[in-house]
Amino acid sequence: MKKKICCYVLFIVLVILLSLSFGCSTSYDLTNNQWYLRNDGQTIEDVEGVRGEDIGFVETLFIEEANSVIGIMDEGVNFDNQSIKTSQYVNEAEIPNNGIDDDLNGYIDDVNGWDFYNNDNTQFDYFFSKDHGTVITNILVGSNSNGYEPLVLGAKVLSLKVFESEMYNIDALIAAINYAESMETSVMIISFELLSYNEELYQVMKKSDILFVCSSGNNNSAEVSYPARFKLENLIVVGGIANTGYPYSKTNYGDFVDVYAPAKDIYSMKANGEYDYFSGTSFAVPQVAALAYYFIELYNLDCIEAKRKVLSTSRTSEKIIYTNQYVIILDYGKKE
Ligand SMILES: [Ca+2]
Ligand SMILES: [Ca+2]
Repeated sequence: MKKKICCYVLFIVLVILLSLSFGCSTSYDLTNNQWYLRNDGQTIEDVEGVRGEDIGFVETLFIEEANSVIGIMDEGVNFDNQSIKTSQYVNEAEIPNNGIDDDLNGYIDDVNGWDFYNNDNTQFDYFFSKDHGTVITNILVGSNSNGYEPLVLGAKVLSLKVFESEMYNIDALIAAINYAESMETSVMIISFELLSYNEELYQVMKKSDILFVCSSGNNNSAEVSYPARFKLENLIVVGGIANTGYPYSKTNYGDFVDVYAPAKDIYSMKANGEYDYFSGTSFAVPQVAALAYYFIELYNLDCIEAKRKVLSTSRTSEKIIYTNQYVIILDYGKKE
């Protein structure tokens, strides 16, 4: 489902790239539910899969000692959940809850990220935050005793809350990017869609050393919004496929999409700890972000080199053609 809110003076329309499909949350074979990792042709939400239409996942990427951080600009992440807790970024230079800005960065008690929307250190708020950020983070780093497999372990995830109830302001987005840079962020997850161009945001992203990984959007359209439409060397735009290898029915498509990854019925955890299937190009983004982060950590690549490596190790689809070209699908199988 797509949500839009009308403009006010400071607040601009935001579309959260989230579509929920309820039901089937009682299955316990979690690995089998994670078709995006390994598609053996299993049926997911009444759709029979096609073997091999996945990301070629072999095993969880492991980073022994992370030098950089994955940022997630979203509506907050519930790190109280044990399955993702150990991946939460900790700002060691800040003493918690003493009311003092110990590291003199302008943010008081910013131990675990920041809420740039409300300008406080509560990056997840049970009342205002929804599932979106937690679902994405769990796909990235979540694991549990039932066999749920994370994409990457050893990553540090920094939550940057930039919107609430589908409202945002540009100043918060820009402050979050600047903050993320100061915290050694190498990869940024952007799973939202802004409906208007903003020059200042464009310039801040262009000057950044961060690799931004952004969802293409869920309008089944070649008309896209921002930041996906920004033409930037340090931006990867991600479209979506289903477990058949054909496009996810709502994915935006076209020349601006760099790579496709599974986006339909992605199994993950909500903020309250329950599991379900989620659809939307939002959920393809962490799959690309994890591999890019791994390359950066392993080979000490910069953002442009990492983008090039993600794209060069992807596979060509024989099922999807846009503008007379086969698209490419994310592939972990060629990561070495
Ligand atoms: Ca501080
Ligand atoms: Ca403090």
